[in-house]
Amino acid sequence: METTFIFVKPDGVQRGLVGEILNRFERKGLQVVGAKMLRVDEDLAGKHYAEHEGKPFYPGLIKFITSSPIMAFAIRGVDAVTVSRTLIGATNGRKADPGTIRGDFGLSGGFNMIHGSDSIESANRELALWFPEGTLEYDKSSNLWTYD
Ligand code: YYY
Ligand code: MG
Repeated sequence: METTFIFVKPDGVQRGLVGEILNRFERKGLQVVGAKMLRVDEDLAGKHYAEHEGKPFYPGLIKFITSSPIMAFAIRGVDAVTVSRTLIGATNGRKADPGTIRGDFGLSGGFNMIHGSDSIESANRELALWFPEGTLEYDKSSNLWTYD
C-alpha cells in the first residue's frame, strides 16, 4: 500500500469539479485517508513547488495556486502514486488522453485542475507538508474485493 497526495487546483474548485474529480479516485477503488479545503499562501505554494523555482512558468504558477481555495486529499492504495498519475493524465490538457481527468476536462497547460505526486519520495514529502497532522488509518472493507 502507498499513500499519495493530490489537490484540486483553484480552477477545478471554481468550475465545480471537486466531486467529479474525487469520484474518479473513489470509483477506481482508492481510499481517501485525508481531506481538507484551504487557501494556499505563498509560503506553502513555494515549498510545494520548490523543484520548479526559477523556471519561466513559476511566478504564474504560484499566483494561480494562491488565487482561490484548493481541496487537498491523501489517497491510499496499491501503487497509489502511479495509478493516480495515470488517472490525472499528461500535464497539458490538450495532450492528455481522453479518459484522464486532464484529458476530459481541460485545454490548458497551466489550468490543469489537479496536482498529483510524481513519485513515492514526492508523495512522502508533500504529505508531510500538507498533512503534518498525519492521515487516517481505517479498514476499507471493499479492499477485499478490489485487490486479488
Ligand atoms: O506534475 P505535473 O503537474 O503534471 O507537471 P509539473 O511538470 O510538475 O509542473 C507543475 C505545474 O506547473 C503543472 O501542473 C502546470 C504548471 N506548468 C506550466 O504552467 N507550464 C509548464 N511548461 C510546465 C508546468
Ligand atoms: Mg509535478
